[in-house]
Amino acid sequence: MSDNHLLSSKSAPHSDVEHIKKRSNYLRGSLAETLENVITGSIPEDDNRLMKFHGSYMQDDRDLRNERQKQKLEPAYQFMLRVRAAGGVVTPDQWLMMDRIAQKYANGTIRLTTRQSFQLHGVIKWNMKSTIKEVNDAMLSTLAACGDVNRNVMCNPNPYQSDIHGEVYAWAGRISNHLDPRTRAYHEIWLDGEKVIDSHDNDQEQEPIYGPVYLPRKFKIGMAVPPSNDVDVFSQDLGYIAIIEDGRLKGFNVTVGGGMGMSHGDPKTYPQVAKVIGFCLPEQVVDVAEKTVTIQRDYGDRAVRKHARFKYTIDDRGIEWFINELHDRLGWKLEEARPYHFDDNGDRYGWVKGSNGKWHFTLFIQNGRVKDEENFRLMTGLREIAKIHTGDFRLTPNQNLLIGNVSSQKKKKIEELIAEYGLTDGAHYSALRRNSMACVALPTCGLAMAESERYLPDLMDKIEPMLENAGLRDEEIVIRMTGCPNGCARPMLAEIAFIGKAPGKYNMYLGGGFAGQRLNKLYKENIGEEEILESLQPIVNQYALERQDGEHFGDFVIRAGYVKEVLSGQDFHS
Ligand code: SRM
Ligand code: SF4
Repeated sequence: MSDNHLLSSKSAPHSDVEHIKKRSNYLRGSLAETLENVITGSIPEDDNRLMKFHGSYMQDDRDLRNERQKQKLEPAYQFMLRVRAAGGVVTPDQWLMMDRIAQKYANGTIRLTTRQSFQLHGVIKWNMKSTIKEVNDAMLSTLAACGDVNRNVMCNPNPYQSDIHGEVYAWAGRISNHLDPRTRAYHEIWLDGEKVIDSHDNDQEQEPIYGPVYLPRKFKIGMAVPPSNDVDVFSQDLGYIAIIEDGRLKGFNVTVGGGMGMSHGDPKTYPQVAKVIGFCLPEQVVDVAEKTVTIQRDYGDRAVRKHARFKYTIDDRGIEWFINELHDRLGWKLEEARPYHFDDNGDRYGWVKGSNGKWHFTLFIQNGRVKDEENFRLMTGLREIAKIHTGDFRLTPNQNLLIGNVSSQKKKKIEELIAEYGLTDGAHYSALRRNSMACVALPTCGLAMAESERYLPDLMDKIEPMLENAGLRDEEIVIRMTGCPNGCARPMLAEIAFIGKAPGKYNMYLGGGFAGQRLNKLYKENIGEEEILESLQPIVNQYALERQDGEHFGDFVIRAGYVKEVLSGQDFHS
């Protein structure tokens, strides 16, 4: 490991989390004992911090919080479990397993996330071990789904769309495997693996890339295949843009320093779009990822967690500094970045025939929630499809689901099931809804300031007639909502965004780029539904009348003077 390790933070005392990680003996802490404690359904804060690396967060049902407090009961503690699959790919058997454990151990729903993972909510402490074991028995994992490590590597969900998609997907898998934590703690705690008594003996062997204190903060990687920017490559700490010339994958442009999270009223925190720094060959992507991660490991801020993301390391030290450091560690230089073009950052719905002759159907799943409702049995429908499907399922970066690799023989039967259960490609919705995302927020997210997933569909019901009247029903506009400024649905890149401020109140942002290339800007602060609709109405009408040929909503609001164009995250608040 480099002598520079933890160099950045020598001057300031490290945050509590750094000490917890250091003491944890490679993420063990006292988790094994804590899980055995039958007195409480909760776990101590130190173990909760470590639990994240194992793919889980302790939460409590916020809908029940006040009532339980009145009854002098401890909060209704429960756990969220995130299940990782690089590029979001699972087999029908794995889908059926997720369905089964959602019913058996969680709240009977599955959540498809904005990073192509699964989430289960409502697992109680006593069931955590069985749940994680069953996930692993099905060859999926929760390790490193959360925590200060590299997270799920995102990639276009359809490797069969073309040979190039397949190649890029394979590289995403290699990067993901290379950056997986190596600690045996996960196996010991959850899978009854053999115990390693003192792992401090050999740091290199334990965690050759991360070392004993892992990264200063979470780290995210995404790979885009133009013209689709579905992975929102500019929101990633490290991104790769496939460069296709003469129908072949030549390599990747490398992007660094994107990120969404910020805090309301704290200009030292801001969302940032990544910068394109050069080009590398396909076989160099793993090396670039490893060296970039080690630079963040050595220079990221370990004192102030709010300032610990890679985007701040780069903005504080300068992009030239980073490029030099990267070249030094690589021992070779990136080439000059090559031209590329993105059309959009949405999903492509409906049937597509792939290069392998098989069929792929992308379903619209509103805000990624898979559940059964009285008149819409989505979860049952998908279960029935999984029972006969011989291809795979693929989670998309926009919280949707692709039924992949359907043979011509099976297509008819799957179409019948899609029709029988009313599953949809979203064609009967407005293009705005088809381009919408909302984060989980209430009742499970402990950081939510306002509703998101449970509210956006209602708000959409009210915005859609406005669009219909203006003749904009089929106009593709990207809208996103989150319950707080952490940015889990990447709202700062949307053309219209609502970010929770307080119950029923949102900050409204306008002017993101349609292809996810530009941040938006605050338009109205702390407004409720009435004011949201009143604010949108004149803009929508003016857009309908005055937009230029092919002009996207986000570009129009800037040209019409509603908001200023944001060129860098450092200007986001100004
Ligand atoms: Fe996120 C924290 C949900 C994608 C930025 N995120 C959380 C937690 C775990 C809340 C907490 O810390 O207690 C949320 C759990 C809610 C719940 O009840 O399930 C949560 N994040 C999600 C998911 C499930 C949202 C969704 O609706 O799909 C996404 C899971 C992704 C995955 O499968 O790995 C999710 N989170 C994101 C993204 C989007 C992305 O990665 O493409 C971002 C913005 C990009 C970025 O990281 O810059 C994001 N989440 C955050 C942050 C702010 C980080 C920061 O830089 O400040 C937090 C809070 C934190 O880390 O302290 C956070
Ligand atoms: Fe929770 Fe905020 Fe993320 Fe929404 S954006 S899931 S409210 S942390």
